[in-house]
Amino acid sequence: MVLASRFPDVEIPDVAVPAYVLARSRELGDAPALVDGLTGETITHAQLVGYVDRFAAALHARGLGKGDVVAVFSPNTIWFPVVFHGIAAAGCVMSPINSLYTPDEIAFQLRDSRAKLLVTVSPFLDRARPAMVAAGVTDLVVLDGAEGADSLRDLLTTQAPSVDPDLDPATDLVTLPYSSGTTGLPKGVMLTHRNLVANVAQTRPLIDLAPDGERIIAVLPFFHIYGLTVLMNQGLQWGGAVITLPRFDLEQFLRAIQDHEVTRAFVAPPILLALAKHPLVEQFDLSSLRSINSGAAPLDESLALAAQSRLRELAGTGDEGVTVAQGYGMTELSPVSHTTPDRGLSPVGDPDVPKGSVGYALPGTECRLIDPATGEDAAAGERGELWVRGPQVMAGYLNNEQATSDTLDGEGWLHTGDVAVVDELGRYTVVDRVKELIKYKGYQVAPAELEAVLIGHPGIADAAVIGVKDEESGEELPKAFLVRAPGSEITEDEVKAYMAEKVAPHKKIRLVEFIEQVPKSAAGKILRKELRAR
Ligand code: AYL
Repeated sequence: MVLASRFPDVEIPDVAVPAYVLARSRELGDAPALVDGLTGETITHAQLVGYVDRFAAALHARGLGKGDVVAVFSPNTIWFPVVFHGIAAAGCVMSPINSLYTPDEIAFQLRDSRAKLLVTVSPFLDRARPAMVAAGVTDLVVLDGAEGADSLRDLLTTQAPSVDPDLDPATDLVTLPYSSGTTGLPKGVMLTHRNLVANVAQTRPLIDLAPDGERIIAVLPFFHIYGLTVLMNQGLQWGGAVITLPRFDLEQFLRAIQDHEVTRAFVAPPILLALAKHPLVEQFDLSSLRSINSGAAPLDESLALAAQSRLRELAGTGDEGVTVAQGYGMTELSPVSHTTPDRGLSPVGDPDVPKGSVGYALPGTECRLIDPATGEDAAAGERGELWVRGPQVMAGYLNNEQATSDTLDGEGWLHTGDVAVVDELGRYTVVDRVKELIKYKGYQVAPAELEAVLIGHPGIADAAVIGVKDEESGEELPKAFLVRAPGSEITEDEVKAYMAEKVAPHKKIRLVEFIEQVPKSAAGKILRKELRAR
């Protein structure tokens, strides 16, 4: 049974991402497009258009063109959107690298994506340089400058002619973020111009834009598709101002909301936890906030309510105050498939979406809920694996037909690996996850990737990783079950120290248990259920 969206369809403009996202920027002139949340440094909408044109021209002059992959390894700054849209306007494909990655992880992505150029910042060079050597990438841009590399200034002052590549938005890729999907190692997620344009267009009818302009706080990273689509592209397409912060620091976050009169925050559950509980929150005026949307991991219903009532009380706004709500998505969905509309924009006329719900399927988004036991559609009101079909569904995984066909079926359904229910009004709630993926503070942790690194240690004969829920923090902690190699006496501390060097902090092994044998099926598949049951 196909569950249609409750919203009318929207038109998806058949244009490239920069043309769509920056459409209003030309008229907006001196209005701020990007503001550094710490220093106040600003790029206006008019400047943004000019810089994007120059960045694209400079890439073209360097010999980069349609389909070439440019890797970007940078924290959030006001220049990140210039780099992304410059790459897109040149017809190239931006592959974003997590700021916390180790040289090994960076090298894997550079190699796998076949990146031709790396764009980074000088504080990241100690990790970027060894990764480039390992991956054989030689072309480097260091935004704030470094010896032997071009800087942003060099690129923006190019005299090269503007470029206008011949793109087909429906088939040409614009970004290649990495995701492990339902199983295995991280894979390049092929997202087209149309995917990204669609996702901003699909969300638009759910938003009641403030007449005097929206200001969006961009603390979630632009290197994740959530930050790229929802914070950067959506915020700019609205003609709003995007306030960037390089990392999450609660005090800086609260001060930026207050000083820049931020209207919209899109966050992950750990930030809502702080908003609900931390004493610092009382020291700032957050009354400009109209909505806070949480996604990327499950959010406890009572926590969402607590945050909402606390903020309303502090602002003295009552029922008309800020709303806390959830959205749901996946890198493979560009990323949003479900979200909660602003007050008054419900497709079924009801007032409130329950806080535990991720809201409605977006316009143009069809769903199915499939009973994993039978492979049939779940009965009305029953849980099932969520399948999604729509214009935001990825083109596939890069160079990986098997993983693509395992996830995306012949009829265009993306099998999410999440279990959901839908109520009679069309509101979805995510209730479980049946894929391997572990989420730590909203970031992906892929068990197969950690297992491969663990087995690379000579003292470890076999390894299996699962997530275990920590009751206190509500987080899932990556736990390794390890079989020592014959004669090895490797300890828990040694394992943790080894992993800390190899993988980014969010992927650290937080619990270790030594076992005699990893339980496996006849085909050699790790029986994670058995480990979970222990
Ligand atoms: P990825 N509740 C429960 N689980 C969630 C939720 C949610 N609200 N949102 C995401 N997940 C989990 O690729 C789920 O298991 O993208 C899903 O398959 O890093 C996985 O995270 C995808 O992880 C939004 C809302 C972006 C959500 C997103 C998701 C970005 C995370 C924008 O408005």
